[in-house]
Amino acid sequence: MPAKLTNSSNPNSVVHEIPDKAIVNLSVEGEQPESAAEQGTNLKQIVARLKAVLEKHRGEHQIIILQDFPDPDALSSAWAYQLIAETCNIKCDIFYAGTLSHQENIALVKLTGLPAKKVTPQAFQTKDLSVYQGCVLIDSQGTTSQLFPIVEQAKIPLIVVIDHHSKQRELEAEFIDLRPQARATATILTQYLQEGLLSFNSSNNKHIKCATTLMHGLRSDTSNLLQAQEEEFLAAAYLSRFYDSQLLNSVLQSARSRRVMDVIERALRNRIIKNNFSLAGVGYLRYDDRDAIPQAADFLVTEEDIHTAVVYGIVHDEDEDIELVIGSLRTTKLTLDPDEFIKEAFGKDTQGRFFGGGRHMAGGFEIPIGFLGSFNDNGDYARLKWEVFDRQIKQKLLRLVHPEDSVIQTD
Ligand SMILES: [Mn+2]
Repeated sequence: MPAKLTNSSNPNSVVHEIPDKAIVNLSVEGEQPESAAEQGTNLKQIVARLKAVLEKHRGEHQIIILQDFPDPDALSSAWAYQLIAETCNIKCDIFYAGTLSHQENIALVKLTGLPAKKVTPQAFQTKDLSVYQGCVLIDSQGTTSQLFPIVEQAKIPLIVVIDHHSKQRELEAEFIDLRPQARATATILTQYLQEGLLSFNSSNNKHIKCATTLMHGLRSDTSNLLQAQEEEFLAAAYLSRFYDSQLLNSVLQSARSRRVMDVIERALRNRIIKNNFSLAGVGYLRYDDRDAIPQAADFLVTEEDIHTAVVYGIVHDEDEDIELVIGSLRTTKLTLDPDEFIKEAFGKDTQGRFFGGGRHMAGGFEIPIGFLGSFNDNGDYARLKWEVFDRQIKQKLLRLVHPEDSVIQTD
């Protein structure tokens, strides 16, 4: 039965006709985890609602927008959604801005033929988006994509959001499955498969490859299943019937580039340690090496007595000629919420958007450096600029890490 829902926190929000309880928001903070039985019935309802939404849009053309630097969880989940949507004759194109910079992601896409397309925001601006009747966000809420604002501007309705990050913004879509307690979006998509939205078939090559990418997505968002919960193991067990272990092995064999190693080395050399936090600025990075930052954070957090690592640097985007401070947080401290930590450390931009956020045990941030960015090859200027940002970021982080130290001496 259709019900009118309004978004009470946003008085300007449009009233949508959406199916009763189409919004499946399981992210209520402080809520006790449900029992397995409750989860089972809940899942059946979620899947039934998604099925109804897909049926409603039968035969349409949708655009799936991923975060700018899609990881295996995002890539595999988008592919699974595309295959599920195909059963309702919905054609999906998967797009991302930015690059695949992690060696494993490049290998993943190449070896499986994963159908995600890279597009620059400029090229995307000139693209005819009117062919799409709907937009889908997977493993993000649009806050980490340069493409999503363009889709919003083109007034393409947001149909589906499936994500496991904490809530980043008010969203209106016909179907929202937001589960911060899930360790990976791949878990959620695999559950949809298990509930019958699409039956994988081990003689279908595409299914085998998609199952392999989902397995990789699950593993990479859970530190090789170390942080996995029952749901992830159940999802992995299901995928194990279809996935190609050799193919996954070839993806995991891909070696780090020398430039990534150099960034890790800089992170090691520059790190400062305070209260079991390890903080490291790595200076300037090429856009294509951006993924070295989370890899360096992954590495720093393995040091003895360190529970949290933050690594950041200035990344120059040559296509757009803009510079951004980009950072990653990794933590093994169960009581530290990366989403909260990053939002509190860096706050919001002038449009009220947070500079970053996170999920279980990991987070990230992006701060455009605006007027100070680009067009300067002068070494002194570049050094000075780095020092200012480095100091400002440390200051913001130390305020939380070591509150007594928050006053930085400037002389
Ligand atoms: Mn994810």
